[in-house]
Amino acid sequence: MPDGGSGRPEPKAATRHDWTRGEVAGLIALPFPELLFRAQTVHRAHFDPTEVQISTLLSIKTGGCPEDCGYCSQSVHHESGLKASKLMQVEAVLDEARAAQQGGASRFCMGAAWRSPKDHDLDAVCAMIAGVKAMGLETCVTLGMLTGPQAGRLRRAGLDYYNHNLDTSPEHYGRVITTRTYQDRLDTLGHVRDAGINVCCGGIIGLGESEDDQAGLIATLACLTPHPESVPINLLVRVVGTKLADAAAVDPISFVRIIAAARITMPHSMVRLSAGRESLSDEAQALCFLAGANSIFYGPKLLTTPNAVESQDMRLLDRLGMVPMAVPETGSATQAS
Ligand code: SAM
Ligand code: DTB
Ligand code: SF4
Repeated sequence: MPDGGSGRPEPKAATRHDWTRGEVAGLIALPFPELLFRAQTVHRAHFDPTEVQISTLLSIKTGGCPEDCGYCSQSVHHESGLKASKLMQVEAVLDEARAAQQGGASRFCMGAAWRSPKDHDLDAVCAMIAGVKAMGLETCVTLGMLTGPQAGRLRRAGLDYYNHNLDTSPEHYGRVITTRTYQDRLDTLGHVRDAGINVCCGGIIGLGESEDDQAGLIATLACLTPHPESVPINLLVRVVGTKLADAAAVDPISFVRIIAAARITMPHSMVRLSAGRESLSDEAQALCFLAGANSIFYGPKLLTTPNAVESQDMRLLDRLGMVPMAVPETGSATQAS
């Protein structure tokens, strides 16, 4: 483990699963230098602070989703102008994964705009997972709600991570999504965990939530036992035609504070600076890395919206003296606790 340059190991932070919302709110409100010092101390005790894990996203089935998530371009409840398409062919997905790997990605994440997959959809998805895994990439999918047996099938196909976000606090959730409940999401996360798949679970900042809701999201994530191995923190991409197209912009410094709180409360997790980097300056992204973010989505597109272009990201990492993280030998080793 890194020693912070002092030659002495940094003290390990105890891993807790009993964070209260008040404690998280207290962290978020710390004087900025104090907050970043604490986040850096935790980060350096568990990770090399110069390394960033790189994931590439692909939408394998786009649009036409029956859910009403207020932020999403892919919901049939919104007129975002997005063209819906069917599930991609397995070979076409594998070609994209190969290109992502050549571009430097260590994890390939496949997203489908489903409320929940049908069992017969999983035949093709399992073939995609097996093919991507065989290339030596870590595999991740996000397909909506899962049953226990479906999670088991994905695991047997070689799935390393399942992404399913809580999105916001339990209280704010119903103002953003009405077609499935917070508990539905927690149930899916339970099936994923029980199947032995690593959990990727985070949320979105900028959904019109209060600071108390932001603390509530982080506290809920930090009370999951074990913690999610990956915690994506998305900054809302305000898509025209969605209910949240005109949501108030988030102050980048407030966003950095949330990243720091995620790092401090979930010391072993990969904290991903996810959607929304297009609206953050290089300097704000650098602050997110200082606050303990150690993963990004890489490539010109997220699922349906643009992302920073690769050359710009590599230039930023280079300017910061940071490097892409290698793929771990055992892709699905559980890291968080
Ligand atoms: N349909 C599946 C589901 O919702 O679980 C998988 C795909 S969904 C697009 C994955 C996640 O992307 C959502 O849970 C949400 O957190 C995030 N997301 C979607 N649209 C976003 C936006 N406009 N800005 C930021 N994050 C977004
Ligand atoms: C996550 O938390 N963020 C990613 C991934 N998981 C699947 C998705 C971001 C989507 C941003 C909006 C879009 O491109 O459609
Ligand atoms: Fe559907 Fe997922 Fe978009 Fe919600 S976030 S509308 S479930 S694709």
